[in-house]
Amino acid sequence: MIKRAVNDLAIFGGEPAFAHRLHVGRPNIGNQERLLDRIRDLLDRRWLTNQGPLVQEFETKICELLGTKHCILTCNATTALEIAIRALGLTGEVIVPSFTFVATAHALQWQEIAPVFCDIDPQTHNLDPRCVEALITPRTSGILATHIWGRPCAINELIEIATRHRLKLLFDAAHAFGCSYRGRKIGNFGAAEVFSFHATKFLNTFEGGAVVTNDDELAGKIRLMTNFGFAGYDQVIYLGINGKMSEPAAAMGLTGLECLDQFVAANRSHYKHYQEALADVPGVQMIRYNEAEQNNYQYIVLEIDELKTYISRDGISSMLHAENILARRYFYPGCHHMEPYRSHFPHAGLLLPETEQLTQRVLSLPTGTAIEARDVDLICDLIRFVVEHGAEVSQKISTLPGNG
Ligand code: T4K
Repeated sequence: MIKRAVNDLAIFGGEPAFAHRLHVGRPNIGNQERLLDRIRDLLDRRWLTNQGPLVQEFETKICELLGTKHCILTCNATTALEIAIRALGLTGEVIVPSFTFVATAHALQWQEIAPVFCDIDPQTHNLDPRCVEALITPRTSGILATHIWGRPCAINELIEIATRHRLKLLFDAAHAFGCSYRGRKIGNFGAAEVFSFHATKFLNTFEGGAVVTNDDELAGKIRLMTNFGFAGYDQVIYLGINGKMSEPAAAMGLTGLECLDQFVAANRSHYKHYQEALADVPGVQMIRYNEAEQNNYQYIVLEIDELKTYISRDGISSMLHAENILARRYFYPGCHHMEPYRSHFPHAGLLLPETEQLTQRVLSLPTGTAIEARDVDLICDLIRFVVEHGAEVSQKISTLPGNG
């Protein structure tokens, strides 16, 4: 539904543009029949978890796809990060971005390792290696870097810093399944990399994750730790927890793997579409993917410059929500503003000027196989309309109850 006047916007009482809600993070679901066949088989086999045949097959296929030696599937990426952190022997302080999902920091803090928040490069939204170097202290044991939006961080620079300072380097690759860095698949860098297969991710297993590594010894440790430390019947040789992936989850993952090309094609087509439709909207910039690399295009992220739009990111977000477009402010407000970090490091923001600014500007939009080209058209029309009437919309929003 095209809006002709500001009063037509749903936020001011007009009809919402969409009758149903359009979510960010709507799951990509592969061939349902293939999935149901696999589920029927696993029920017939009565083998539901504990390194069953589907988990083994999924691990093998991931290694083949990424060119990595080892893949250990887990129940989610947060647990995978915790296990990898412990297996690597990280202690004391670990340098992490604040501009990431809070699980990256929590995986450290949960084990009483202090996350030291580091600023980002505003161009890439990833850790700025120059800032990393400045934060290294005698207590620093590692760097945990996120490939945010699936765009690889400055991997070579981080390897160089980690090597020079004898630090362990672990990547939170939750967003980066299927992406590449200088032609090589993410999964092959640092000591290990961790993927998330949460429902909202490019490839999902309902809930799930994986640690991938080319280090035999580390892989052995991680595998033990994921299964209570069991090396065989009645034989526990290590401290471990239950981090295992179940067979139904692996069934979903294997089914998704067969449809990866279809997922990328849908994401890429929406990405191109958004890019074209928003190209000349003043103050609205979309993040770009490097077309020379492999990308999963799973995130459509805008940066809103309110000096040019005359309406804040939050104003645009409220307007979209009223129209049933549930845009998200990922990763606002930054981990350093969340508990327990806010209490532990009340002044962290002073060292994170780029993070502070970016968290005020970002807005993630719906994409993926759950939406269609005409949805993208309508979302873009609305954003364009609101920006064209930015000052007026802003002024009217401020008069709504609760905004005074
Ligand atoms: N590192 C990074 C960089 C991460 O981004 C994440 C997870 C992790 C580590 C940890 O991975 P896991 O341990 O989760 O494997 C969501 C996800 O729960 C979280 O996995 C993800 N990052 C994060 C970016 O997004 P919330 O708090 O935003 O979830 P929620 O419930 O608000 O849902 C997000 C959107 O997805 C909503 O618009 C609704 C939609 N949705 C969600 C689910 C679960 C659906 O349409 N269908 C669904 O089934 O965290």
